[in-house]
Amino acid sequence: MKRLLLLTARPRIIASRLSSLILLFQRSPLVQMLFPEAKILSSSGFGQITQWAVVTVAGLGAYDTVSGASTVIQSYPVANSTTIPAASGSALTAVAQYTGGNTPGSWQITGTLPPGTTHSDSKGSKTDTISGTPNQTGNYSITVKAWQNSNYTGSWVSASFTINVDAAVITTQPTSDVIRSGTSKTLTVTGAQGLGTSLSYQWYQGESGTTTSPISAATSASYTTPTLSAATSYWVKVTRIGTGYTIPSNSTTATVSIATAPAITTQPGSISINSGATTTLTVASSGSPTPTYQWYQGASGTTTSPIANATSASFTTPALTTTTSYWARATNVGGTADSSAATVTVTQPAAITTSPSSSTINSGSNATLSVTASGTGPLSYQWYQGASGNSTSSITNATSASYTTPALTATTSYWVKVTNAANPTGANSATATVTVNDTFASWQASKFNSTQLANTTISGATADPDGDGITNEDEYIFGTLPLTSNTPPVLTTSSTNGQSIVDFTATAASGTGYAGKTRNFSLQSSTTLAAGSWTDLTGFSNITGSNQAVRYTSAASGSLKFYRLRVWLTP
Ligand SMILES: [Ca+2]
Repeated sequence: MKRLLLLTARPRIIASRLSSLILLFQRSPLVQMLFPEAKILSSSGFGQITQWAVVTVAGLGAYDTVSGASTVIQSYPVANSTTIPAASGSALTAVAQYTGGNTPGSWQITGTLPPGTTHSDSKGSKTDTISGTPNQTGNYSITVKAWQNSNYTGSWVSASFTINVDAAVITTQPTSDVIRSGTSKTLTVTGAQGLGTSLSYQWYQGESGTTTSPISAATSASYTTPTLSAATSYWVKVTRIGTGYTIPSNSTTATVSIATAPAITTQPGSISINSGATTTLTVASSGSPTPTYQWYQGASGTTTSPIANATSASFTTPALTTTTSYWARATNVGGTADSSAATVTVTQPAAITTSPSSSTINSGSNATLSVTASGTGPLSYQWYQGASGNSTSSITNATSASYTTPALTATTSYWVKVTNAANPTGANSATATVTVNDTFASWQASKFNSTQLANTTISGATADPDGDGITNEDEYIFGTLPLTSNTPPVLTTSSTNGQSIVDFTATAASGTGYAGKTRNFSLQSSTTLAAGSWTDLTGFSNITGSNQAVRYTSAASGSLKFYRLRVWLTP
């Protein structure tokens, strides 16, 4: 309940308005009075003030008690409202106004201002301004207090407001883009309308905030440019329209640029690789925006064989076994450019197809060895004596696929290495062994000196220099000495219990002249000695000589029987 108390004490005469205020401020703030100021200030000399009143309202505060309406109000953006509309991201200017007759010395705000805003703390001003760009939505309750003095002392008057920071006016900015010259671009902005408000749009050419080039009739959320041949910037002002106020928001600048078509600056290079290997091809191009790439297999411009996921400036081929060509297409919104085709030539490394075969020859003969090899030509060959891989004995001028040995008198091994550009290390053949078998000549050379050898009556096959009735050739077959009279392998015969026993030693073919040779024996019998009557005894045919003793025991029989031993060398 308000209490009215009439001042009964007559105020002393005051000579100025200021002194009258001082007088009035001495009253208790609990005293609420309203009466014509003229009654007490009729002699004050401020005759022009006719509507002064003394207003002291508890809880509100007052110092300009001679004003008819001493309070703080919102004068902008919504006059006389306790709610201050704002939007996150839009500049806010709110003006609190002191409406009394005097001028406040200072302003103070209690409560929390929206982040991003400050107040001007005006000194000696009838208004105080809250400004800035709030960046956080919410309702912010504040009290604005106007003080009499500049240091927040004296009497005061205040009012409370709620700053309602709503969602941003623009939720999606128009975006820059690059287009092909002679085409247009549709720019779009998205605004947040909010409850109880509407949105309006105005598009401009130029940088954001520059309003010198508004675009006629471009007043909706989307705007389609005319066809452009040069980069042009646009922006849009979106305005949220509420009751009694508006909140404008400037979009960012959206620049529509004109693309530069691609041009190939570095062509992918042709290359040779080994079969089964990969290689990386690289292309480079100019153009704006930066071109993207697609690689193709085949001839340049033939797009029937695009390569999946080959969309970078570099492309690594799969493992190739056949020669293949590739090319790349560079693309941006301005156009395309095709690279030349790069040919990846696949070379086959040298490899052995068939190694040279081992063979057996007679001493003094030569052997011809051959290798077959695969690989991209030219192929190079080098023959070596020894075991495969041992290259210490390369053979001079033995550099073709075939090699004929010199006349050999001893078993010798050979191998060959085949190389080409794709296999510089080379492929080694298996070892081919030329086995040298001795001959009668080998035996002759070991049994006779050079003079004897030159005289066939001594060293010839049919000669019998030791006069033992055995020709040199037979001495060789029997394994006996040609210059020393001796007996050939003898058959020893005996009998027991009416049975004939035949013994002999099946000597092995060994020593010089017998390399590769086998001595063979067959024991034969005849009852007549007639030619063609000799037959091998069962179980005594083709006996391989290994120095073993052989005994034949005949069945008991009274008939006459002859035995002989057949000896021969193989091969
Ligand atoms: Ca003889």
